[in-house]
Amino acid sequence: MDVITIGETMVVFEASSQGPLRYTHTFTKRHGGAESNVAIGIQRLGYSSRWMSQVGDDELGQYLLQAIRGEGVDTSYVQTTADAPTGLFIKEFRRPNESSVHYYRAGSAASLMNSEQVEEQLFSDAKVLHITGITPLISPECDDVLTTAISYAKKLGLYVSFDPNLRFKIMEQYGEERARIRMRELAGLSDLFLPGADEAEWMYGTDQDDEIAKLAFIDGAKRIVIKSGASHSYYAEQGGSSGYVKSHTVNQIVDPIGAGDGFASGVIVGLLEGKSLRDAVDLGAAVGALVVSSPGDIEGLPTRLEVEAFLNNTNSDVL
Ligand code: KDG
Repeated sequence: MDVITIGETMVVFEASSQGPLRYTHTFTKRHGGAESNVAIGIQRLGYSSRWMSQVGDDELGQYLLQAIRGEGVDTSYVQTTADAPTGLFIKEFRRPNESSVHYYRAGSAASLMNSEQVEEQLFSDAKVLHITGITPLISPECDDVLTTAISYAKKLGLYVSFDPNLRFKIMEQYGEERARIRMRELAGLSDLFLPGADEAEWMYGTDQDDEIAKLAFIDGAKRIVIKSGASHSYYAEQGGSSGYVKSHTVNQIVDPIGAGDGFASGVIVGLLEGKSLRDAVDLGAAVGALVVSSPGDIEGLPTRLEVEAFLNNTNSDVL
């Protein structure tokens, strides 16, 4: 097993037309969850992945399991509970290609996960643990799930990758200041820290990439990649190289959600292949660019051949 991810995945009902939801009559059913998106991205690129979570004992839970298992991801550790329903969210398009999400996830099946469900066995055959900052905000029990997962990962020598994926809509109960401290703590425990530029600024109070890297390294992070969307990414490793990688351009941005997850899968695969951080970031940037060209979080995730073809035809360069 190459990569294990843990976190909530929800069913997504995506509006089929533009405008306020009250005037929307048809929806496309998809699924979305940062961690399962990464697991699928890894799988598409030719590596193995396992996703751990909890779904409700309901049709939507069965749909998630079927769909994610159908992508080749190992779902054998996903639990099912009759105590709460599978979470969902609705994607609304007020303007073309600009979506907003409405969550129906409070008290969801995944929010009831607890650390006792996180067994050592889950990690014993894996190389990388990928987590996000969404999980601690879901419930105190989910926050503990991350703590347990990280301690097994450290004990068993897994490489820990962390994307803060800040979700302000579910941060209220946790509290902003406490969330900032927790995100920095998780970044400090990671071997690979993948914040967006806005997230990094929120966490460290500066927009200077090298300052952010310095602070993250003091906290304990080993490598950092700061993503500036369609423009570029900054990368740095503790005591090693740093620099900028240009983003790849695509003709049409259809749906930007999920690009960060694609980016993470590309970087992780690059590192699994022994690429330099710079080259792994370039692979991640290509995967992220391909994701935004399709609707949905996972539909545009490329196979290895597709990403190679894209890289051979596109501008890949250092700034
Ligand atoms: O990265 C995309 C995901 O974040 C989204 O599909 C759903 O995991 C999700 C969330 O919590 O918003």
